[in-house]
Amino acid sequence: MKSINKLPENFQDFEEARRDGFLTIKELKDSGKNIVGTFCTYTPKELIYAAGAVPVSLCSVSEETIPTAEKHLPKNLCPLIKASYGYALTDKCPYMYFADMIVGETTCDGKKKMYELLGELKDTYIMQLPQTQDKERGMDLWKEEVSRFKDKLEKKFNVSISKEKISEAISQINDERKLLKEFYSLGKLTPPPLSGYEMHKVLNGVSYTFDKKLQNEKIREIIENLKEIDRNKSSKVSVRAPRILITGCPIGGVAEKIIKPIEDAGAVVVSYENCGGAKNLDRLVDETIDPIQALAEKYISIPCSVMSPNTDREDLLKRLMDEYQIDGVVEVILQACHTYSVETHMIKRVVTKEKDVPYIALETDYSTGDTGQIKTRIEAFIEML
Ligand code: BJ8
Repeated sequence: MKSINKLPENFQDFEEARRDGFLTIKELKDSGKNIVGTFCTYTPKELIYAAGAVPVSLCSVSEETIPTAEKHLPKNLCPLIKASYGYALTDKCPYMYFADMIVGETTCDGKKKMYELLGELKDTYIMQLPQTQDKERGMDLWKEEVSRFKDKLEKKFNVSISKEKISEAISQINDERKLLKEFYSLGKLTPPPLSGYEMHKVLNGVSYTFDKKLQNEKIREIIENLKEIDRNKSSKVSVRAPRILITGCPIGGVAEKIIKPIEDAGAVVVSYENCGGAKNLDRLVDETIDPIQALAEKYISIPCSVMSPNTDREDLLKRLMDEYQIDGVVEVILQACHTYSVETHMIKRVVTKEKDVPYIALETDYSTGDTGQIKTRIEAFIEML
């Protein structure tokens, strides 16, 4: 594959989107917009839009703030949690700085306990997320929580959120999801017209792109360009490149350490099952039913390892493996993430026994200390595919 370090021209808007968004968020704040910081895929961001506010993903992917966080938090905690809290302590995340409030959910133990400390620094609202997707046992609580979050936003921003406003936001975000799905589904092609590194940059960058109309236009343009590459058979990816699916924890903080060595070794990442990819975007919100019910159904169905059981993750994984003709699965575990770590046993069984596909689990953190070791393990894995 040609160098993945230089992105095609129309991808560059998304490459440094997090950094480029710093100025935009200040402008939005100065213009009177309310800002709501989010951490997790479970946040029903449609309600934030319906309140006339702007949702923004808070910084959590750098090791820079971890030493400060470790003054309050244990060292053997997930780097994503430590980095998030470290940003709040050091005031180094402009998104957090400008946020009027933060919303978190009771997902894993580390996150929900960190939110209690975060609440001492910022107005932090916690949604009580049930840990079961069982309709009878979890849905009533979650629907109530979605409704309570709406009430909180109304009170906080002194606005009224009508059903019509929620439906409008649902439709708008569904349109964005459909387009992003169309984009990442190009990974099904052989060879795919883009590298996994490029796909990641775009999927990651949209979290920090605030003009969604412009974002949709740019994604459409990228899709058309990629389709042309496919028609012209001019993809830089080799038709023989082993096709990799990445699953597990969010990879924003370790993308360079994982994706690059995979693609430098001659393989190509064609599918992301984790948050930022299919886990978040695969399912739309039902536009034909009551909007609160529809939001509750969509978000509780996210197959994260904090759910018990989490069999929907296995179903999604198997479907993606078929649709994207996967040759190898790479599971990424952030250090001290117990829920994903325990699930590796089930995931490995599904991948290797049920689907007869090679699998590797890589446990890592945000430091560069294990970069060489991860690279060596990835190279050995790709070599055997
Ligand atoms: S929906 S994956 S964004 S919880 S990696 S902090 S689980 S110890 S980030 Fe996540 Fe929402 Fe689930 Fe997605 Fe805890 Fe694990 Fe750390 Fe995690």
